[in-house]
Amino acid sequence: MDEKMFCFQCEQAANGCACVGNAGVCGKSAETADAQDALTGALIGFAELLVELGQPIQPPQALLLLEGLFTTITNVNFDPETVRQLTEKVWEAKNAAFATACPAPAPVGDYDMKQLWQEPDEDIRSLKSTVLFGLRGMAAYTYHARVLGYTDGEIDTFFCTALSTLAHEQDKEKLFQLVQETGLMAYRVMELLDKANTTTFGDPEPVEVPLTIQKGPFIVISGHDLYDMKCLLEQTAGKGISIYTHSEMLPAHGYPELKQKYPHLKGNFGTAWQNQQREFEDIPAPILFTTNCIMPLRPSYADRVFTTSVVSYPGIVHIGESRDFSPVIAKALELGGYEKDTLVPGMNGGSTVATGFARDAVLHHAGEIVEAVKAGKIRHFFLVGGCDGTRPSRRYYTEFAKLTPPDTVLLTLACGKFRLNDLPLGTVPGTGLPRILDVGQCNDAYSAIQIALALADAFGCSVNELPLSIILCWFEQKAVCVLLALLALGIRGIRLGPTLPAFLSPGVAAALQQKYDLKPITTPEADLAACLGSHAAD
Ligand code: FSO
Ligand code: SF4
Repeated sequence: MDEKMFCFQCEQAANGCACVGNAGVCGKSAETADAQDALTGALIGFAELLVELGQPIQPPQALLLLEGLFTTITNVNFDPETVRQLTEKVWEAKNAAFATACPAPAPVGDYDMKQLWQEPDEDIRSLKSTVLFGLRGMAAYTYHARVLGYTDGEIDTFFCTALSTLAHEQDKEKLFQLVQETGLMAYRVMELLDKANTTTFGDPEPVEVPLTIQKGPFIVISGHDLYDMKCLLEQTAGKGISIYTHSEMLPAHGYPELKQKYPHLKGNFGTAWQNQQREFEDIPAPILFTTNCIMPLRPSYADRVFTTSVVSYPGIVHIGESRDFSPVIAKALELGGYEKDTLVPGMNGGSTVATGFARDAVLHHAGEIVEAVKAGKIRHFFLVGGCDGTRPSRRYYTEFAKLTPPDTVLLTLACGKFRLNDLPLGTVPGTGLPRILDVGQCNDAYSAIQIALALADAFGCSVNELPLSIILCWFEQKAVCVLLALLALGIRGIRLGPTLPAFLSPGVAAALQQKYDLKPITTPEADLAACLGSHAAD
């Protein structure tokens, strides 16, 4: 293989295969891809050393592993220089760990990622890649919990052991087992983040969020990090600046400690990440990216973009650990916002969207929901969610939602929700229950699982026996982490689209299909009929 780069970690991988030229479809340069490979190789070498030392991983070491893995997620970091700086930090930490070890262990070099990308056995390459990409997604969620003060030593240790296993394990059975262990740990990570978010900011409550931007200075905040959100709200309070969420930040409106405490959190700007280049065109306000998905910047708004945490883009002001957002605030005041109230409509032309239907809010109505099912008012539940993306075939998810009959409920989450969250589907007839329930961000798949488990408990059946169909859209590595968690919990029959991951070899895809009945989406009509048909007797 003499390509300049090799990357096949996301749904956009060129030709459904891999990005191999001078740049990826996402805009990542070969130089950045190379730096990210070097960083990952250094992280694996570091993890191997830590495992060899056999001592509990220290918090700064764990944080470094998380930052390193998070940095390599799709649409997080486009700056090779910051990636190289992080690699140097990993080397320094590794040298420090080595120097203090007594007796001195055998030296461990960096892992060469070409060994993985050029692994001759496609199933081994596939299984190892699946674990690595799942770990990257998990790292992001663990990082968000950590900045809120929530950690778990077992999770930190798992990052070490799993990464070091990638360097040497060649047994397919053991690697398949590692995929499942990664899924179970992903579930634990999402549980930790749920605890961090809900303990810090309260249980989300249903709220109707306007898509109209009020006149005057405002800031748009994108990404998943609620700690960044809190810091920004604190620093802008009383300054005459409104705050609008973007993409995966929308569910922040549901958290009482954010929404109720900071009335200048006014609404949501725009839709899912892939529309940002169009929606941010000439925007009279700054945009703060706290995580992915940032896209290559267009000149019309590049001067008003800011990054924080592990997000980085060449030439763009980065707000470091201080989380001092003064430059963002100054930019908002300088640009001044719209001169009159301006609607940025949803993908179906809507002017408001609802969110905040996380586990606590939904389960508050559990009795009502169970009664409605028993009385035949609710026939079926669908979990239609995951990440959005550019592929036109993603229209499937809007079409699917539109086709669902009125006596069904759609749970949704993550940025894929923007395909359907402004559809006027109203409430389930004979009940006050909205037909679309936005559970939250992609990590709130944990919350959706809790809802499913509680319903299964109420009906005295397993989740797989519920009148529930799961239709997921995936894009990047957090979605891989969520999917692995669902599979590890034994959830069968998930439909996945718009395409299956390029890193799943035919052998591994077949194994997943056989064990979990994982299947690709087909057409909205056929899939809907199959979902409803499979529970026709309910
Ligand atoms: Fe979307 Fe991007 Fe949440 Fe992802 S904004 S695609 S899975 O980063 O994280 O759903
Ligand atoms: Fe290609 Fe996705 Fe990798 Fe970007 S992250 S280089 S689009 S596979």
